[in-house]
Amino acid sequence: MPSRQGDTQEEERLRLISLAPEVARDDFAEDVRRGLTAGRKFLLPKYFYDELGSRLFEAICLLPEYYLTRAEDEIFANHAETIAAAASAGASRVSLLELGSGSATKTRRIVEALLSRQGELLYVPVDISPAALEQSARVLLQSYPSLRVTAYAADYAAAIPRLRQSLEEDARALVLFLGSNIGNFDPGGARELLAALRRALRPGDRVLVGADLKKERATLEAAYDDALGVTAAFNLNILARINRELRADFDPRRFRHVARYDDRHGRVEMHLESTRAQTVTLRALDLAVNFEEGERVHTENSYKSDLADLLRLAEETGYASTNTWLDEQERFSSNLFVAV
Ligand code: AVJ
Repeated sequence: MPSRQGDTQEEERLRLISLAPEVARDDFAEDVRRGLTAGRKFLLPKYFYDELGSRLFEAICLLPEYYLTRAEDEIFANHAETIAAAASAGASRVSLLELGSGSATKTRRIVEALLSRQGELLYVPVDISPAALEQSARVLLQSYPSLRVTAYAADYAAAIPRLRQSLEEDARALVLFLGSNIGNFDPGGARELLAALRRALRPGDRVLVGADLKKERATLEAAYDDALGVTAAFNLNILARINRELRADFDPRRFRHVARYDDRHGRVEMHLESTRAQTVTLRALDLAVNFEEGERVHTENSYKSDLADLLRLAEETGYASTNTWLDEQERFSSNLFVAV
């Protein structure tokens, strides 16, 4: 088979590192118990990304209302070479890391810009979804024969302290944190995350932070409540995951998707609202949960920034913000932070 040789070479350029699946399973069970027994019920957004959830998110990125992905891709289409040059300035070589890589579609533009500068590249993606991670790693290895990949299937908190061991002595690190993934963290959480990342990095290493910008309510709410109901399905899918993994009996038809912009906190909130009084049983947790009619389960915050917030965030966590790029319509920002 002519492709055999190529397959072997791709295998040799790939390392997959998984957090122990048992630990991940226990965390999910405990986080769901904590969220559904709280006074104001909640579920954590990192649990959206099972296999179907990751694919629904991919579909969201294609929706006309969800401008974030296209705006960031436009920035990279126009500025990837400049970004790669700013990231590389003063270093002989760069390795590329990414938090929440998903399908890594936008990443390709940065990979190509770096490869054309230095000929070979180490890419270290971190993603909560092992399926999305492995799939995207294999696609990249097939496209780029001089790429090596060390992939971590883990959440950020587990992966960041281990990133140090994947940094190469003689290469600067450029960490991608794209797509407004940082928006899932409240301001304190975002500071902690960037500070933890800073501790894993060395002076001169860089972080490229993609952040969605504050704008008109109608635009923001449409992005999280699209006409086709794809975001509703993405939100409701977390109930199907709980049914499957924790032997529960949620009827997703008895919940409705709600997305609202809270301009006081500068965030879009997503909720699942119970359309009637009901009791749900989670057999794996030996737990019964009552819902009132109209009661909401909070599932996600997506914080929106302005450029002053981002400058402050960099300064408070051990970086200098050296460059910002915007899309033509100024909806989205890419911010280069340099570790001081
Ligand atoms: C992947 C966290 C950036 O908040 O915009 C998309 C997830 N939620 N539609 C976002 C999401 C609903 C997305 N992030």
